[in-house]
Formats: sequence, C-alpha cells, structure tokens
Amino acid sequence: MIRRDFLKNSLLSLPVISSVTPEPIQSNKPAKPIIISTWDFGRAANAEGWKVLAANGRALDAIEKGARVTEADESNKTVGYGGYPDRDGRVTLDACIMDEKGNCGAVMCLEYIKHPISVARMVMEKTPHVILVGDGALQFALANGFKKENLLTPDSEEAWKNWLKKANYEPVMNIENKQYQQQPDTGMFPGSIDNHDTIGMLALDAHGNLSGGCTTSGMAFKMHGRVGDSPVIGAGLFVDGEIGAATSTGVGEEVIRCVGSHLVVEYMRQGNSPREACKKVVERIAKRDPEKAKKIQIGFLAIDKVGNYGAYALQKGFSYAVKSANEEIVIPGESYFN
Ligand code: SD4
Repeated sequence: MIRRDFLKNSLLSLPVISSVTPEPIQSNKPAKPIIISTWDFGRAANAEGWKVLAANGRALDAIEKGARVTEADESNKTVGYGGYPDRDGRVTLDACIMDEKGNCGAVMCLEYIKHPISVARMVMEKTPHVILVGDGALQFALANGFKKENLLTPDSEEAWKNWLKKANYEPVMNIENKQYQQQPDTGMFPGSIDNHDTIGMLALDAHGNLSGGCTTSGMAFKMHGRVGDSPVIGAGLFVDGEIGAATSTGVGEEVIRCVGSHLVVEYMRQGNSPREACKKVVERIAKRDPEKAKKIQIGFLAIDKVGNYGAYALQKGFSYAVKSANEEIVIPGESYFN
C-alpha cells in the first residue's frame, strides 16, 4: 500500500534538532530484514529483493536481484535497458555494489550490457580490483558470459534526437542545468522527479548484515565518458557493517564533491539518525554553493545497522520505497527547499 501521509504522524512530532549537538532520532520503527530504495520505482525492485530477504537470504543477493528489475525495465528511461543515451547516442551505464565487510565492485561507462549491477558484483568477487571502466568493463563482462545487447530503445533514441535539435553539441559546463533553466516554471530540476535516474538500494538481512547497490544510466545526454556519483564508492553508495549504509540520487557532481554517502555514514557514526545524517549532508551541499543548490536536486537515503531508515533531499519531489514484514510504502522525502 502506498501511504503518502506517512510523515504526518511520525515527523511532525520530532524534537527540534540542534545543528551543534547531534541528537539521535528515530525516523521509523526499526525492522529486520528490510529493503529500501530511492524513488517510487524502488517498490518493484524492493519486491524482488524482499523474496531473498524473506527466505533468510543475504542482503547482497537481495540488492542484486532487486536492482536487476529496474535495469530491465524499459519504461524507466534512466536505468539500464531503455536508459537515455549520452550526447553521442550511446547508452553508458554506471553501477556499484558493496557488502557489510567493505567488499565492493563497480563498473563505469559500460555499454551494451543490460545488468551492470551484476557485472559490478563480479568485479567485486572475481577480480582483485574494485572498478572497471568502458571497454575493459565490457571485455570483462563478455568474458564472463554476459550478452552484448543494444540498449537504445526506439523511445530513447527519439528522445535523444529531439534533444539534438536544440542541443549545443559543444561540451558546456552544467548543460543539464541550462536545459532546465530554459523552462523555469516547469518545476523540473536536474535529477528531479521528472527526470530522475538512479536506483540506490540498501538492505539489512535477517542475519543483521547490510549491503547496498546503485545503478544508473546517469544524467540524460551527458558528455560521452561522463561518470556521476552512482558507481563511485563513498559518493553514490557506502556501506559500513558496523554503522549503516547510504546511497544518493541527483546531480552526481555535487555528491562526489562531498563524498556524500560516506559522509552520511560518518554522521551516523557520530550518533545521528539516518534522517538527520542525510539532512546534514544536504545542508553542507546547500551551504557550499547556495545558488547552485536552488537549481538542482540531490537526495540521500540511509539505514542504520538495526533497521532505522531515513532520507533527505534538496528539493521536494524525492521519494523512497520501503519494504519489510511490517510495511510496504513509498514515502515522500523531506527537503531543504519547499
Ligand atoms: C548521476 N546521480 O549520474 C546520477 C543521476 C541521478 O537522479 O541519480 N539522477 O549523477
């Protein structure tokens, strides 16, 4: 059931938080096992991951299984198959995965492979490395049995061709911002609800182990070779089995600048709740460049090692999906700007 009024009862009664002295707060009733994901489309991914968790399986398996649902969903224009291409019409995918022991793997700018999350996991488990990029990642995937496929669907190709009609093909800093600044009244922001991409997933299994994953086709019509925060361990995802895990969505450049997901986990280490930790990182981003912060979207989602979760975004419109034995909900994220 979707309960959009979730926050009504829980958050309105929260104590006022001092920005100096972190005060732990609970954003929810902790649950274990539990799986949470960015955006409303996280529900379908959670449902698949939940099958693993409900059968006493590993959080890592739940993450991979769940993320594959979104990657295969052609109607999702910004993750995996059917994702919008870059400026050159090439669909380039980024993904990473991390377990409770700090094991991690990532692929960046991977083409032709429908399930980058699974390639990332294989990088983690079958190589001495953490990251493979571009041709090397493709070569590794093909050598390990992944199939080469065309990921550019007719819909996405059409969207790209439409974009090309107006696009300035020169590399321009913050082109995504400019694209949306031209339509100031639409309420759309780079990385916002109408043009969001990434699925970030976090799971806590019945054994108390955390894992996370993040997978995306990145910002639409990006420069070829551009990589955002999503596959960067510490930026788009971080898991510390002793503390908690966090993931992000939105304009990756700004998340990389502050190593956002790692920072969220570090704030949790200091005693902040997942929600409060996310909020503190969003505030830091807003403080660093207040003008830019008004024009972009960034959201963080976090969970601690006992199953408390929370989120916070720059702009309204962010949402996240939660599945446990107690609840199956999509929750509107709180935001810095209203
Ligand atoms: C990126 N963080 O490539 C991703 C995009 C995203 O909502 O999440 N947009 O920067």
